[in-house]
Amino acid sequence: HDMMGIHPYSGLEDPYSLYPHSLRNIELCASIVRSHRETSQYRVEELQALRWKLFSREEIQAYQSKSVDEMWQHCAIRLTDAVQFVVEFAKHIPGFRMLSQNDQIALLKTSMEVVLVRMSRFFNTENNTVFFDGKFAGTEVFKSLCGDLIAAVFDFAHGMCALKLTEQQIALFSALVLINARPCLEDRSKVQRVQRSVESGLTHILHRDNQESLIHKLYQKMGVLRSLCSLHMEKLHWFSQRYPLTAHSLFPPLYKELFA
Ligand code: CLR
Repeated sequence: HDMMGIHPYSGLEDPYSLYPHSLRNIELCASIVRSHRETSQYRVEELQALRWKLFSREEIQAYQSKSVDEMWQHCAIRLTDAVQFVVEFAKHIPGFRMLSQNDQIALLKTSMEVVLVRMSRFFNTENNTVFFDGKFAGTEVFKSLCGDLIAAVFDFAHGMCALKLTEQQIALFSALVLINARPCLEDRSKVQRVQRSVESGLTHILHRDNQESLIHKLYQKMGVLRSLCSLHMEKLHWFSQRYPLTAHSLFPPLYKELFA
């Protein structure tokens, strides 16, 4: 929305120059936090209350006896559901919808990284399980898939949980992960402007929470996220060559569009 109309200094030559920077920043944080809340599927308290729901031995065995392509397809569907919520989240990041269609899609290719950030909310560090298909699942549930990727993803979730981020911090960090400018963009400087505003939003939140030292740790996590996502792409490439039919006709179109 247009803030100029309601702004106390309107009528001056350059209203924005007097519009308090911190106020714009606060508004940006508020919309990102709201968007995160509305697209995060479960509230933290709800997930907390579901912690006792674990898969039984029989249920785990049923997952383990699935073939690689069956299990992969199943996970691809779950991941795509999660990605759809990230797309909704992205649309409400101030400035995102002003970018070209191609740049929006280019940025959404990192939605897997946001899914992994969000995974930490669905993760129980006490028993290393993640909320999947309605119950909490350990790595053994994903045994038929490539073990190194799963182990790395669980490790990452564990490390994210250790930072004990608030919902607001997760919201701003997710937005930054998504907007973090990539090389192949049409309008790089426009994306960078959005990126800088999200960055100052995150800085503002961390400053307010007296946790400025987190910023370094979060940038480190962004590096890990990148390597995890290229590992995912690599595995997907391997999978599509080995099981072309499943990958071609049974994977959700959005999954193929963003990651294949
Ligand atoms: C992440 C947070 C989302 C809800 C959600 C849905 C699907 C979950 C995902 C979370 C975490 C990671 C997950 C995924 C389904 C499969 C995937 C458990 C909780 C595991 C790691 C397997 C990935 C294997 C593919 C690369 C084939 O809001």
